[in-house]
Amino acid sequence: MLDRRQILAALGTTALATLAPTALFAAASIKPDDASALLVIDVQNCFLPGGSLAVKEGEQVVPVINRMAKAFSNVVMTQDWHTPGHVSFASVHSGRKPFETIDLPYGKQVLWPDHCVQGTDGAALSKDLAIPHAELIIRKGFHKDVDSYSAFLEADGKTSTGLAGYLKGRKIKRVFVAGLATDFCVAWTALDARKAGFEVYVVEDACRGIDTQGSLAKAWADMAKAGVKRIQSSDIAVSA
Ligand code: VGL
Ligand code: ZN
Repeated sequence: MLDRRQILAALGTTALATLAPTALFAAASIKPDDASALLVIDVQNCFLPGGSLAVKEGEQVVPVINRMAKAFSNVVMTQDWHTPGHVSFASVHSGRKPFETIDLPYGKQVLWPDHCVQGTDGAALSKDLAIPHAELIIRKGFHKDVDSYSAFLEADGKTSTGLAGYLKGRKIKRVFVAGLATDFCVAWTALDARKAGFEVYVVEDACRGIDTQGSLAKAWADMAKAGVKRIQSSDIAVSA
């Protein structure tokens, strides 16, 4: 007969042996399937070095995203796509400076340097993105008086971009979000994806943040609370 101590010891060994492959060597445990889509958010010149709203280390997401995209049969990219004189630009509010916050009819709005104006080189996707199989490019923020960080819903909280309908029409259940910037367009997209009923992963090393007024920590806290899963690109299996 085994005594209690021997049983516990045996259980301990079994538990460790069972856990080891996943917990200790967790590399590449997620395999995107046909119901998974990668959302590549705003990898545009304005958010890259030399751009008018450059995100620190923004260029570092590009090779990570290119590699990861190979694992996905469904890829959607987004472009921030503002009118000239867009309401989110500090330049149109007299006496205001970039990174200040103002009240607009739909709520609080951070003011930005002019960026991603429709048809300009700054609004173009990075030439270093190499995702020829991406199936949809969705533009957002094109209404002059409303911003849209989220790829799903404009900042009025009600005007849809149509992305949820597109993804549901394609039978997508899971979205993986990467790009720029973690604390604005990536986070708002991830939160709205949860609200639309998708399983949501944000790939941390495939994103970089702006981090103004505590925005990065707040974004991760809001995402955790909403059930967004925070993963690394190494968690995703990409066959060579
Ligand atoms: C973004 C600020 C203003 C973003 C877009 O892509 O995260 N941030 N517009
Ligand atoms: Zn913008």
